[in-house]
Order: sequence, then structure tokens, then C-alpha cells
Amino acid sequence: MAVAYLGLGSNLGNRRENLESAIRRLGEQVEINVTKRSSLYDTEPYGKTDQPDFMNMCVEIETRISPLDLLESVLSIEHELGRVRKEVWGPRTIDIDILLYEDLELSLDDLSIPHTQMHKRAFVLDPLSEIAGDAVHPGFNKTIETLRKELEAGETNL
Ligand code: X6L
Ligand code: MG
Ligand code: MG
Repeated sequence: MAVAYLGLGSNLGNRRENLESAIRRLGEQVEINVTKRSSLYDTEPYGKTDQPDFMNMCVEIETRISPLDLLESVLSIEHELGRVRKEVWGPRTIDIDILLYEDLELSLDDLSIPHTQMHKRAFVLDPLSEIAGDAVHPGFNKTIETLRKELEAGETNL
């Protein structure tokens, strides 16, 4: 079984319910077990700031499916939960990002693992540190907790 970490975010509708529904649906997929979940973080919008506050969290999953099949699965759950892509970085009922998948480094048109921006975003590193503080980011060879502390201190990775 592969261990992977996903980042979830919602800033439209009932954010908590959207996150809970996403986690339930993930666990209902064949060959995906949700094994850990972080607490919920109420976060200010980053990047495109004129949109509602987000609720963010991370989960650990164990899975037999490949990264690309996992991507297909999370995109279909986003669609089922009413995600409509109107504008880039716009508000969404649910966003599910694949952050880490084992120690894999992968760069395809539609999927990069580790997630290319995860080390720059407190709304990812704060919840991820709770459940995977000792996991190593294969691109930086640093733990998630180290990356979190460096971001907090304003030390730049790439
Ligand atoms: C310059 C320009 C610097 C754009 C950064 C950052 C763009 C983050 C997009 C950026 C830039 C993003 C969430 C969010 C978004 C979320 C919170 C994104 C995609 N998703 N803010 N902003 N939580 N708090 O899940 O991450 S849009
Ligand atoms: Mg995202
Ligand atoms: Mg996404």
C-alpha cells in the first residue's frame, strides 16, 4: 500500500460539510482508506484575496491506486460536490490537492507531485504538520515540520 497526503479546502457553502463529504467519499472509493485527518483551519484567502475565507485541512490515505488514477478520483469527487471552475483561483465548494505520494517526484502536464507550491503555503503546511510532521519532502529533503518552521520564519525554499 502507498501512503499519500491530500490537502483539502473549501470557501463556498457549508465549508465544514463540504470537507466532511469529501473525506467520506474518498473513503468510499475502492482501494482508498483514510487513515489520518488534521484539524480544521480557518484561513484567509491567499493568492486571489477578494474571496471568502477558506477552511483547510489535510488527510493521510493508504491506497493501491496510481497517482493518475488518484487524480481522476479526486477530480470526480470535486465534480460531485459541485465544484465549478469559472475563474482560476476562484472560490470553490471543494478543492482536493495531492500533496505527497510516497517519496515520488513526478511532473506531468496535469499533475505534479509533490504539489509545486505546498512549501509556500501555511494553509497546507500547518495542517500537514499535524499528521505528517516527520514525512520528508523528496524535492527539498526536509521534513514537513522543517518546511513549516522555515516558512513561518520567512526563510525561502526556492
Ligand atoms: C502570487 C500570485 C503569489 C498568486 C501567490 C497563491 C495563487 C495561492 C494561487 C499566488 C497564489 C494560490 C486556497 C487559498 C487558493 C486555499 C487559502 C492557491 C489557489 N486556495 N487560500 N487560495 N486556502 N487560505 O485552499 O492556492 S487559490
Ligand atoms: Mg489548492
Ligand atoms: Mg486543486
